[in-house]
Amino acid sequence: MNRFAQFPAQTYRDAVSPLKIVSAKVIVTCPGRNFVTLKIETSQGIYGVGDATLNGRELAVAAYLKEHVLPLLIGRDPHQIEDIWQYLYRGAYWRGGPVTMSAIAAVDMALWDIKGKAAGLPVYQLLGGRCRSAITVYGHANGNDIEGTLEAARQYKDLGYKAVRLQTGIPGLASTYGVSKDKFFYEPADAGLPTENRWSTEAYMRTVPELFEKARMALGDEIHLLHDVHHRLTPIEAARLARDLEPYRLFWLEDAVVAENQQNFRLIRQHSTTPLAVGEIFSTVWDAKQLIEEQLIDYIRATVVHAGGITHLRKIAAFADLHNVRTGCHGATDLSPISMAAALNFNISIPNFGIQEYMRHTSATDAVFPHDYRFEEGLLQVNESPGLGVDIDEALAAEHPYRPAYLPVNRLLDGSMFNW
Ligand code: GCO
Ligand code: MG
Repeated sequence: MNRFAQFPAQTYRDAVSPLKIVSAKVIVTCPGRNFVTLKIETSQGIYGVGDATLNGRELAVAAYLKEHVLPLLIGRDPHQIEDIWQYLYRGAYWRGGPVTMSAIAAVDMALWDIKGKAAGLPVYQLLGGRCRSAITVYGHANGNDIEGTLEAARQYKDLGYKAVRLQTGIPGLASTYGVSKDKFFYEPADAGLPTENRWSTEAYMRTVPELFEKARMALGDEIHLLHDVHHRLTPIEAARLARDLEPYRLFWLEDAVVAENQQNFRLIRQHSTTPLAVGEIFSTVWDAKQLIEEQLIDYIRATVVHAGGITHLRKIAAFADLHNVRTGCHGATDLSPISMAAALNFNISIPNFGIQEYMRHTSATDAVFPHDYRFEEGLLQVNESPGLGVDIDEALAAEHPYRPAYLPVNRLLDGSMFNW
């Protein structure tokens, strides 16, 4: 007799775990900006939450989840995280992409949250436990001019930050990436239809080295300094900027070029020792395979919500670790506190953690998403509560209905469409 015959799949699952997914819902809320949240409920009253926010395309992920994913979850054992991940990834046939991977990520986060609550442990304990005492973060200092940026940076230093990203307004350009209206809460998705920025690479390239020269003089050598080019240079321009910035010892230069063509990074590497970071828009390990394998970057910025959840991000990190690449998860305010909680549980448990981006959420956002992580002296302390240590206040969320909001677009001075 076939000895497996006595274990038909369903019976086997029932024997191992009595826990079942009984319902799941998508919550869209806008406490100042839009967030998409998945909540999965189980037969034993335990529930889990996951972030599914994709800035400017929120409702596409919400519909993907509602129409195509939630019906597949009901009745499943929420403990089978890897199998459910594989089911959603392989089972769609159309693999990858930000909409699909954000939807899968939300399911994955919610399932890890459930597993942690069921075990009575914070998720990081299930991922192997602590590799460090807390998570070093970088904040965002920006100003309309260099002096304004340095003033903001001094404030971050006073708050205890050990690392700060510097972005400044560019003389001759009315607005640019990274410079906010409200200095503490940078929110680029600020209009019901995209606003238009103008861009001059020449003006930018003149300004940035001066910013960092003055920053080193004003802030000293101890603090880590970072900068985000936001995909705006060609490889040879990026190589020149990276070389010009070498004397100021950046922690990283981010998104110096577009990364669809991973070879772009070779040229920068050939000319400079400034460390390079990329990957906030990556959806899977395949987007970074060559970058990591050829050691063309130093930090991979893929994050929990846009790269398939904790389950896939761990694989990216493990692959990166083999090639001396460390992590630097995206952590802008368009990722909800659920993503931050998941990123912290991930960060604390991996050997090759580098740094975590931390843009503070507004108090309205924090009220909708109560959480147990906390900022102390430039570090984030991870939750000790079971699961991810984060929740959604559904009644409060309902008071903030969805509002269309888009990121700006960018044109060159002659009107040509460019990268934002
Ligand atoms: C960063 C990012 C963000 C993105 C934003 C897009 O480094 O934090 O570049 O500012 O532009 O997350 O939604
Ligand atoms: Mg960035």
